[in-house]
Amino acid sequence: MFLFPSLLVLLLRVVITSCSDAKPCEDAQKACSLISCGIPVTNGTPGRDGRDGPKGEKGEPGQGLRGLQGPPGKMGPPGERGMTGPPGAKGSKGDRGDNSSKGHTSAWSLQAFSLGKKHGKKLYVTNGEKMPFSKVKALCAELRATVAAPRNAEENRAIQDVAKDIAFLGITDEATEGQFVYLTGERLTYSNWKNGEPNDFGSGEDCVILLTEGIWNDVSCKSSFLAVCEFPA
Ligand code: MAN
Ligand code: CA
Ligand code: CA
Repeated sequence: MFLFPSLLVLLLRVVITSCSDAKPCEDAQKACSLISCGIPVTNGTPGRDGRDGPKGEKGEPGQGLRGLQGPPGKMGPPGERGMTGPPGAKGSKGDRGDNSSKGHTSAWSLQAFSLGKKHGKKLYVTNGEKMPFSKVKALCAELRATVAAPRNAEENRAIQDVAKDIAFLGITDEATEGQFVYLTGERLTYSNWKNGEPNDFGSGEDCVILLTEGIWNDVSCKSSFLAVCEFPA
């Protein structure tokens, strides 16, 4: 009954209005038995607040100044390792190889030419030094050459022409006495021994020298003679 006090007040106002406007007071008194006409009615106390209305529409963005951007967040944890990718495409063809020994070879060829190297013929060189056979071998090896060893009369002559004195030849019988071989180990294919040589004189002679006349003698390898080295044809 008193759930809507304001509604009751409103209803009473309607009754009062109709009483005071449309009819004389006496009549109104008959009709409005509950309330005496002309007597002022004070309003009741305000009713309680009504229930919340429906939610309003979203408002426009505010006009205030935007705040400063905050610092970046912390880095997240590392992700899991991915699967192995597919093989890459085949690379392009590489540059042409360089026989860089060519530059070296041209200087080498010029040197050989200036020393009188003939096409298809071995080159013999000497520094004019006399030394034991072991030193001759070491010196020629340093020059990536071998010790001069004539395979025929022509080569024997060529060595003779280069050497102005007695020279060692790259021939020994150190491995097997009486069996002379080239430093490669091959048996001799040519020889030019002096009469009575080789004789393995004294305590033994296992090295060979080219005498200035172009003939050979076996001598001690510890003796010193000219070093003549040989470069291939
Ligand atoms: C010296 C050395 C020997 C050689 C004889 C020849 O003793 O040169 O190698 O065999 O002379 O008589
Ligand atoms: Ca000998
Ligand atoms: Ca001898």
